[in-house]
Amino acid sequence: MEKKWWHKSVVYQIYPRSFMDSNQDGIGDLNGIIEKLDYLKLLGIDVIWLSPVYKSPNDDNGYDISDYCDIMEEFGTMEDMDRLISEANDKGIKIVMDLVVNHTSDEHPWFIESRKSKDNPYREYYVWRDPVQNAEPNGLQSVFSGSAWEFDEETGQYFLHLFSKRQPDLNWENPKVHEEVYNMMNFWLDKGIGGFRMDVIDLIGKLPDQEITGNGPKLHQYLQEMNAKTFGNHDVLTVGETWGATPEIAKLYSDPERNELSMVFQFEHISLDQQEGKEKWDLKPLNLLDLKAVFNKWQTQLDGKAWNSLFWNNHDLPRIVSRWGNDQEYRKESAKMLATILHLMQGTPYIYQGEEIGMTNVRFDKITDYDDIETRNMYHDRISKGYSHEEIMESIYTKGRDNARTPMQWSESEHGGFTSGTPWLSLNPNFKEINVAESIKDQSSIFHHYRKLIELRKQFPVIVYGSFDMLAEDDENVFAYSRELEDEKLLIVANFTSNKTTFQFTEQYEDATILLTNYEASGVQLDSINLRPYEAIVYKIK
Ligand code: TEU
Ligand code: CA
Repeated sequence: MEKKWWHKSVVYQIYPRSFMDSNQDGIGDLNGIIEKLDYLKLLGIDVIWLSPVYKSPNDDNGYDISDYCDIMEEFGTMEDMDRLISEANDKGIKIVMDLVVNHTSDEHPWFIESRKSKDNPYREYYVWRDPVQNAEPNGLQSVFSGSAWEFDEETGQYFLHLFSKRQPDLNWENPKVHEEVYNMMNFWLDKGIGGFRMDVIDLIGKLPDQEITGNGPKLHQYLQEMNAKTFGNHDVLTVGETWGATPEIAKLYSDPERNELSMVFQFEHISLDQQEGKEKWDLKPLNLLDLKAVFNKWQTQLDGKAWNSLFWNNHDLPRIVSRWGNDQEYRKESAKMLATILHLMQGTPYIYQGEEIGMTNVRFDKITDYDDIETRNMYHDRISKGYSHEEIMESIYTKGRDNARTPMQWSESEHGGFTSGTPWLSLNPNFKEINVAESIKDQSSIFHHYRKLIELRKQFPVIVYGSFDMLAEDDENVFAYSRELEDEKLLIVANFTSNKTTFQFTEQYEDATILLTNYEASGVQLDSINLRPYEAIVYKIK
């Protein structure tokens, strides 16, 4: 496979509202990000994926856009944005923009026009249907609870919204929509951005009348056209958010010969702790064997054919250390273990803000303490269906999106140094112990472990391009694999549990050195090793 700069890059996702507030209004902003570029440089990342900063009424925190070519007032101005791009570029950091084109805000001028009358020139920019027997056209459901159809009195038709009713779906069957989107993408590409993260891109080929949403028949045709008309002649990174991707589907998107995207986010590993066929709120414990099988499949099936993205976290997901690590006694050990096994696989790693210091999930008492529309809608939906308050809160503590959205914990000072105003969402009260200032000082912190993982990736091509072999597939406690490229070989062995365990080497090695561990190193043993809780060891085989 032809080598690309993004093969060896590490991406850092910023959720601007919660990152850094520069003007004390309690809301993170672009100048706040500029202030922290040196911090990101110290961590060693190459790319920032910026969650939406466009003009938006914030029904879904910026994923509801009312002007793609303007900046949300709370975040700053277009001059601030241009400065962020150029100051980041000067430091060797590229800015990847979030591209949200499955839907717009209901305050987008296209929608304001569209809903005016059936013969408005913008009518066909959105998906409008007549009622069927005085009710919704069909049973399509919104991801944020309830029907995906909203009745509009004005013209007596329903419009489609796969997310909130303030996020009407664009009609990709209309070629004009394509042209508008491509012009907008070129506007941003001309500013020198490093690429796009494409929000729910697998939905744009939908066939609403057949209740087909993901992976519609024209999806790949649209992406090839988008590639040709926009980013195809720029050397950028593109990553699609594709909840329904299998390795076969991922190859359609990211096989370089097909000229679609650099890579996709797949969510198979992320869905392993929910009950089959149910919603993410319907909890089930993770089985390590399932997790290993999923990674093994993705690592081996995409090798040489397509490119993986590697992530535990984003702004929609709970904090990984709380989810599959241990955010109490073994917070540091388990956060480092999780980072180690993820970052040394093949693919481009993504770090979500705060992950690098081991930020944890949060537990607020009342539903009104939560901001997230998905969480609030689900709460009211489930209350009306007879679930108990306690049961629903447990799901929110485990899976709610605000776990990832509490403000970044910079220091032990008031509001974690995020703002001296009133933060838009309360901080996790543990900011006094868990914060950036402390993490930088402490050489054994999770932060420095992430920094070293990034350094290793720059140092050893085997981490970028090596083949992947899962070891001890049936071991219920240990996550172990090897990577090999020409004469370089790495072995990664990790205890995924809070108990001690042992690992038997299956191959005989003459000699090895330890490149990284999350405990005080205890001599190299190459037959059988005792692993402490969440211990992770990276060997370089000689
Ligand atoms: O997420 C897509 C999506 O399907 C999520 O809403 C997901 O189902 C849920 O959050 C699981 O935790 C993208 C964005 O990442 C998300 O923030 C937006 O709310 C959504 O699209 C709509 O734009
Ligand atoms: Ca601010």
